[in-house]
Amino acid sequence: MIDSTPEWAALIASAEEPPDLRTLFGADPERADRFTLDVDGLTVDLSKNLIEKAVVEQLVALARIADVESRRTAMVGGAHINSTEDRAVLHTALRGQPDDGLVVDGQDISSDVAAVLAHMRDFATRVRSGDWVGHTGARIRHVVNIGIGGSDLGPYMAYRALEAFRHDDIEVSFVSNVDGAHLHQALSGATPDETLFIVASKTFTTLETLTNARSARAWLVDALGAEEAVAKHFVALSTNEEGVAAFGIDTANMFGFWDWVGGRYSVDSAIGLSLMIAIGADGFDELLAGFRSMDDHFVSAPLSANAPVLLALIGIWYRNMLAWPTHAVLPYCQLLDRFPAYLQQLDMESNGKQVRLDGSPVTYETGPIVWGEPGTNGQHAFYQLIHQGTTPVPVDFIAFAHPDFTEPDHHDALMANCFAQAEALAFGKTEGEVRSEGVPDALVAHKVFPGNRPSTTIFAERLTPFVLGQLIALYEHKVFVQGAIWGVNSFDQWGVELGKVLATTILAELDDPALPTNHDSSTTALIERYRNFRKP
Ligand code: G6Q
Repeated sequence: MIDSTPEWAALIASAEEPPDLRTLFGADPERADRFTLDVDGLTVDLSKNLIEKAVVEQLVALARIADVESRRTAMVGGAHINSTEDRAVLHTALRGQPDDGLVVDGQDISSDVAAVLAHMRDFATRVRSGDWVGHTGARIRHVVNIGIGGSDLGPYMAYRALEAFRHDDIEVSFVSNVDGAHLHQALSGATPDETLFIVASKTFTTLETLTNARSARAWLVDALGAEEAVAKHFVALSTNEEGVAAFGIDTANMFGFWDWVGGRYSVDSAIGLSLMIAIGADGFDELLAGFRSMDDHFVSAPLSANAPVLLALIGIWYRNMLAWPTHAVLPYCQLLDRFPAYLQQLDMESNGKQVRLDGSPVTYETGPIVWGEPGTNGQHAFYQLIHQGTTPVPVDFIAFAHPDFTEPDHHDALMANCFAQAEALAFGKTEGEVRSEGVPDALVAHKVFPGNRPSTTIFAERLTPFVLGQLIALYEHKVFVQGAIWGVNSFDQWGVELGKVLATTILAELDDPALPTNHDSSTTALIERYRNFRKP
């Protein structure tokens, strides 16, 4: 077990007196350079983390003893590292090259990936050019992606992030929630003969997605007055050909993927079709190239100079040795407003686990609570706690030098705030400094900033498809490394099952005239109250 190794113990001992940023920066004028990495133009400044050479060495030793490198080799080589589902984990193959010749379980998956990408490219190009028309001959101007979780969060986040690269005349909406308000919002004002629905569901059994898809189909058929209209207005992204056919979607218009693509790792698979329609096939290629750039770095850079590995190790240091439970992601970029939510799923669904691969309970903390909002908004809200709350919150700041939609003075203000926050967190304000400002005695304690609060700044010239691909892969691999060290399966999600099963039971009971007898008193009372409220 990782927590009974000498490497773990050494880190616990180091955490008794964590490094102090004021001292470290004071002692080493080269610190920023020493702890900044560049991956094909993506800068990762780790210098404001509570690390120094010895701690990094201890962390790298921990990664070695946890066998991170061989697990990484196993993942990219197609071993079934998702052991509870007996599956390979090959999102890296989605951005591989057609001539990689990766054969897994007897299947040439490099060719499979290339074939689906070619199908997507052809379809997306036809929709963008107006060559693909709807039932009445009208071109498509509105695309609605219906999916949830991994079949929604990635394309939705990326669609928002890449606003500057979108097609001018095609709008994409995303419907995920089974709350009818969501579909209503997407369809209000929509023109049926110009609307294309993409039903995105790996399993094609997800209650929310199928419920929304059925309502969308009814809306379309009702408006266009013909069942055949479905063929021109519905396509599917799925691994379940039978389910797609049963829904009434022509399987020629189904874009496939494979069981070795986890939902939360699927934005660069067929699940990205809505995004490809928005940013074009070439834009999507650039996104894939960005993923590949980070993949190449991840598999080839030494652990001590490997951006995802170091982010992961520093996260372990905070979570397990310093016992800090949360991690904030604060993009100074409005277009990344859904990036924290995307990372929440990526990280918390992957590493929110209580047992190891062999089923034995972990004896240490695993995945942190991930949260965040774009800056500067958060500064006027929750940053108070980050600066002066009782538990430090490690932060990732994400920023870009060139804005896409703003006047230069806006952007300078945005960036100044980003840099200032990282500086304030790191160095704080001492009692002496507060007093020297003439602050009255009664207020001094209130105005002290403890400092020594860690942050990483991830910085690039511009938020392009390439950079977005790099960013996503950076976090994918970070999560992988942490899962490898904790010895958990980062690729299953059994914790979401129980609620789904209970919901199916309760759904059937809501209409049953008899009151159910199989629940606790609270659940039964809620069901009864609901029925009473719903009585005509
Ligand atoms: C992701 C999860 C989950 C999944 C959704 C949608 O890793 O498995 O978020 O993506 O439940 O599932 P379907 O794509 O099968 O509808």
